[in-house]
Amino acid sequence: MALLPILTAPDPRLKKKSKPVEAVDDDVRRLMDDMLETMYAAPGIGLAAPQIGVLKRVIVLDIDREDVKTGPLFMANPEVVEASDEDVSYEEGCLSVPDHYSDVVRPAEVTVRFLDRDGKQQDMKCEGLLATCVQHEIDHLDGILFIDHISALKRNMILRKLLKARKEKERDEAEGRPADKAKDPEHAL
Ligand code: GNR
Ligand code: NI
Repeated sequence: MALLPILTAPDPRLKKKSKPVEAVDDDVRRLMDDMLETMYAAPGIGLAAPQIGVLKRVIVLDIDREDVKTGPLFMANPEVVEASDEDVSYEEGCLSVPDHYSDVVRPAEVTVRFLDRDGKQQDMKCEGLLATCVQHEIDHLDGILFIDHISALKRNMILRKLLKARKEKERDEAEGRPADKAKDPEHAL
């Protein structure tokens, strides 16, 4: 297994549409395992392949909250086949939009159809945080970030701050100052 660097916005790869996998073979399983390890180390509750620069429709999730405990979930080619009329608002964050959070409104319950780690097709009814998170991950596969669901004013403010933070980090590294270890996956946990 391997820890992979997570891309942060603005990055053109995060805006691309990912391609379906033809089958869940050993390569896809290795990708899923690397993604799960990277997600746990971040730490996060979900991760989509484009966040590590792989434009394939693969996501992993593991939610452990009072209302939902899933254990590791591996999904290839996930799609929402049914969504509730009822919406909920949840304060979302994203490993590709570090240190920023916004309320996003989405359907409260969704049924997701996907290929599991063994390549078997499954339908899973999701509610609570799992419903929010699985929709957030499927959005990544279509090049959509949670900040695309908020006002352009707020989105542009966040993108400007992310760019500024990246430039400051690059300048610090160029001048030989140590990297911020808390933000370095090698040193997380
Ligand atoms: O770790 C994550 N937490 C989270 C919280 C609320 C809504 C969505 C998420 S997903 C995020 C990890 C991530 O960026 N996945 O793409
Ligand atoms: Ni995300």
